[in-house]
Amino acid sequence: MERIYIGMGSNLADPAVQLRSAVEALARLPQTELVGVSGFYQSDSLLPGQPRYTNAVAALDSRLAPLELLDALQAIENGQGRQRLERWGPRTLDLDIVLFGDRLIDEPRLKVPHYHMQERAFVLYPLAELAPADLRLADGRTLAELLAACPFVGLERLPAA
Ligand code: A4P
Ligand code: MG
Repeated sequence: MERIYIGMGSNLADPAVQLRSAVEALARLPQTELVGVSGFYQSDSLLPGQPRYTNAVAALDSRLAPLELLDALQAIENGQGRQRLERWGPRTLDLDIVLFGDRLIDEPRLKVPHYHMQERAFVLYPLAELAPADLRLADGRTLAELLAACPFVGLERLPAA
């Protein structure tokens, strides 16, 4: 079993509903246990001209191999109507593997830790609700250090539904 953190994002078709369906789908994954879900956070899109995003992080314990998990996540995205019309386009659901145990993965289809997670408040603050502050990335930095370098700016934590 490895502890895995999944970043979830949506900016189309009622994002909070999309994230709640995604959580239900994660809980049904084989060889996997859903350990926790952060609160939901809203923020502006990194790209101008797109609707605001709702983001959250889920923690899983799983025996799936990394690429098996990626396939399963993409099936969930597709099942929720994800259309890949343009890279970085608006989406009903984006599921990213943020961390997979303490693994460093560098394969064509999968880079872990997820690139740019270090600078993204909408990843780090929900992650911090689930992961210990002394969680260490492969590059040696702790989650606490990443948070200290990434101000809580432009994020709005939504009240629990
Ligand atoms: N891939 C590589 N590594 C991973 C990983 N760790 N987890 C590959 C998941 N997938 C990974 O992803 C493209 C390919 O990345 C996949 O086929 C997989 O093999 P995608 O989800 O199809 O495309 P994308 O979402 O357009 O690209 P990407 O890189 O996931 O986009 P980002 O960086 O997630 O940016 N603003 C706010 N506020 N909140 C957001 O969530 N998200 C984006 C999208 C822009 N602005 C945002 C947000
Ligand atoms: Mg993605």
